[in-house]
Formats: sequence, C-alpha cells, structure tokens
Amino acid sequence: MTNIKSVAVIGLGYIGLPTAAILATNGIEVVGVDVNQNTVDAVNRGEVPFVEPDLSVHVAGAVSQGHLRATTSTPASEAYIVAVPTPFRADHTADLSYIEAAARGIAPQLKGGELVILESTSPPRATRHLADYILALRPDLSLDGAGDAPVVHFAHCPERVLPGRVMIELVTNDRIVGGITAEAARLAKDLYSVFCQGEILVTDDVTAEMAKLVENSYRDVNIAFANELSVISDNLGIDVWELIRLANHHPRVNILQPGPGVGGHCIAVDPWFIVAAAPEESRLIRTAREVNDAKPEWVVAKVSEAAQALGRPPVIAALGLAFKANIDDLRESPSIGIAAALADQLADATLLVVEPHVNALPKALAGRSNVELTATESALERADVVVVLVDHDEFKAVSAETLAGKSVIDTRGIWRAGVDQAVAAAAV
Ligand code: SAJ
Repeated sequence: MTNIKSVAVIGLGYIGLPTAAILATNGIEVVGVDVNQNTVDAVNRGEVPFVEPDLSVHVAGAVSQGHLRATTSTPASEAYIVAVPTPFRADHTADLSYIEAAARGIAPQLKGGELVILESTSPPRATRHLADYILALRPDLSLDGAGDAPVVHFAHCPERVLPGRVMIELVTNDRIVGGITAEAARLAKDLYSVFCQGEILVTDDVTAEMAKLVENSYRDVNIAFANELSVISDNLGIDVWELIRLANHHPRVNILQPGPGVGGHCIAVDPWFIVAAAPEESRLIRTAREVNDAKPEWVVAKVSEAAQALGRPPVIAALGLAFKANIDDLRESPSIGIAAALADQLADATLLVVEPHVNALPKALAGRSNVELTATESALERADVVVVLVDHDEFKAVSAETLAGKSVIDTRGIWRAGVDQAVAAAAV
C-alpha cells in the first residue's frame, strides 16, 4: 500500500478525470487541475463534461464525499499525475508544450520527497524531459540526492484504457510503471495499487514510454495489413471479408478488419512518435501509417467512380462519422475527411451524412449547401450511392431490400452475406 495521501492530477480530460475520480473514491485526497474554467466548475458540481459510462457516478460520489475538488492552479501535493495532451506537429514530432506548462505549475510547489508521474502518451525520453525541465526550475532539488539536495521521484505510467470502457479497464488492465529510479517506480507502483487490480509491471521510464507506443503501433501495423489486403482484393475482384474470414481459420493467423482508415487520437498518432525517434529504422511503422492514411483517398475515389457512373447528379448517403462503432467520438475520424472530400469533389452531388450519435454536423462539413445531416432511413430512401464508413449497430440492422438498386461501397463489410460476425467482433 501507498503512504501517499494527496494527489494532484493535472489535466481533467478523458484520462485525467477518470484517474482523479478513481483515486478519490479509493480514499486519496485528490485535486484536479485544468486550464479550462468550465471543466473545473463542472467537476466541482460533481458533473462530467464528456460522455464516458459510469464516470459520472464516480465523480459525483467523490466530490460529495469531499475527496475530489478541481481548480485552475496547481496545489502542493505529495504526488502529481500529469495527464495532458501530447499532440504532434505538422512534421510529426511531439508537441511537449502542455507537459512543460504542467511542469511550470508543479515546480514551485515542490519541497522534496514528492512523486511526479507522467501519464500522457509521450515520445521516448519525455519523462526525462519533464524531470530536467522541473529540476532546471528548481536547482535546489535532485533526482538522486546528490549534494544532499532533496529528491523528487519521476515515473512514467501510460494509460491503456479503451474509450467507452475506461472505468472498467482502469481497474482490471495490467499496468506498466517505469521509473527514472527504482525508488520512483516502487512509489508509483504502490500508488496505482490503490485501485488497479491488474498486474503492475515495473520497468524504466523509456521502456514504459515505448511500451505504450508499441502497443498502438502493433495495432496500426495490423490494421494496415488488412487495409492493404482490401485494396489488393478489390483489384483482383475478390471479397476481402471472405478472404480474411478464411485465412483466420488458420490457428496462428488473426487478421484484423479493413475500414475507411484509422481514426481516434491514439493509434493514428502514437506510431509517429516512434518514427520521429528513429526515422531511418522505423520503416515498417512509417509505411503502416502511410497505408492507413491513404485509405480514405481510395474510398473517395471508389465513391466518386460509382457516383459518376450514374450519369446524373448523384445523391450519396455517407453512413457514420464517428471514428469507430457505437460511440459519439469524432476525433481524427477518417469519415469526416472522406465526406468533406466528396462534397468538394462532386459539386453536383447531394451528400446525406448519417451519424445517429450527434445532432449537428462537425465544422468540416457544416454550412455546405450540398451536405445534410440525415436520419438513416430517409438517407437510404433517397440515395443512389451508399457508402458505409462506420459499423454502428443501427446500420447493421438495415435490410438487403432497402439497398436494392443502389451502388454500395461498404468499407466495413457489414452487409456482405455470410460475414463471420465472430471474426469481426474478435477484431474490435
Ligand atoms: N480499426 C480498424 N480495423 C480493426 C480495428 C480497428 O479499422 O480491425 C480502426 C477503428 O475503426 C478506429 C481505429 O482503428 O478508427 C482505432 O480503434 P481501436 O478500437 O483499435 O482503438 P482506440 O483508438 O479506441 O484505442 C486504442 C487502444 N489500443 C490498443 O488496442 C492497442 C486502447 O487500449 C488505448 O488505450 C488507446 O488506443 C489509447 O488511449 O492509446
């Protein structure tokens, strides 16, 4: 068990807020810190500013018991967990400015003996950068007690929870803890054991950083393989879904599912951090990113071809904007780029966008005279060309008769007869 009684969580987003809430409901005194006053106010009212199953119950409970409060300025605390964004820049290198801003908030509060954990998905050596940055602001402190300077402990503990299952996976997933020193790793392990029932695996900071990036790159490479197969199969005139279903009967083959490209804020981003760290050596990882990033363009070309073959102004139904099935999260979704490109390229087309989980078009599509947010049924009634971009359950329920006489481009394989649903489910 841990001796740490107070934790400040910097960044109350999709990861920081669940982590703050679960620590607080397990008896730790938690202060959540965020630059956004609206987020801070919402949390102090016991509310959650985004959708994540079961999170509201935890936040409301922790706030009402007095174990969780939020503020815009970093307080003194025995431990700090940094869970801020690490976006990439145009050249695909990581932008560490949010981590540095968190460090500037933490540094003046330190006395020595504290534990600082970086949770944000980060490029290799980001934890060391955070430590160096803080110690440059506080030369009276140290990593190892050299010259009798009080020690601050630094560790990396990447999150690996799946959006939509965060409150379950926070508790049940195994966790990797990497310390700059062995003592830092031990302290971090003890803190996470307050709520984590999975195995907590201890390593050094850089290995922990790479482990997170490698997990998401593994998935990216495997999705790229499926996406490449879908393009090859189309050229050969065969059905990629049947091909994958058959190949997956081999006991040591488990190919993932092709789609319109890879979305979300993790898998389409993290592999670039490895490429940036080792540009010459990351050939496969880079190519996988390029294969997945090229898939939306291929889908646009297929839909344009079908639309132009009609010989009249086409009505196109684009089914799904979310980055994956049955969620409302549109971040980095390839579907949005595909819909926008279709609206740009097919000036005489009417584009009926269907996304049952949102009630307004995102910025990239709003305000265009040829784009309408439409319900599934009416879009399918009106469309000549139907492109499936997301495998939402609502779309899977559409009957074959509804589609009769229409051109269908099904990037998720939801409507092919005899698709092996067990194989599809195993890939999710
Ligand atoms: N996708 C396919 N084909 C597949 C599987 C997924 O095209 O067979 C697409 C999805 O449609 C989506 C994208 O890939 O556009 C990513 O979806 P996902 O379900 O694979 O992953 P995320 O981004 O929701 O969450 C991932 C998870 N990482 C791994 O599974 C290795 C999660 O555990 C991480 O915590 C999360 O990234 C993160 O925060 O890094």
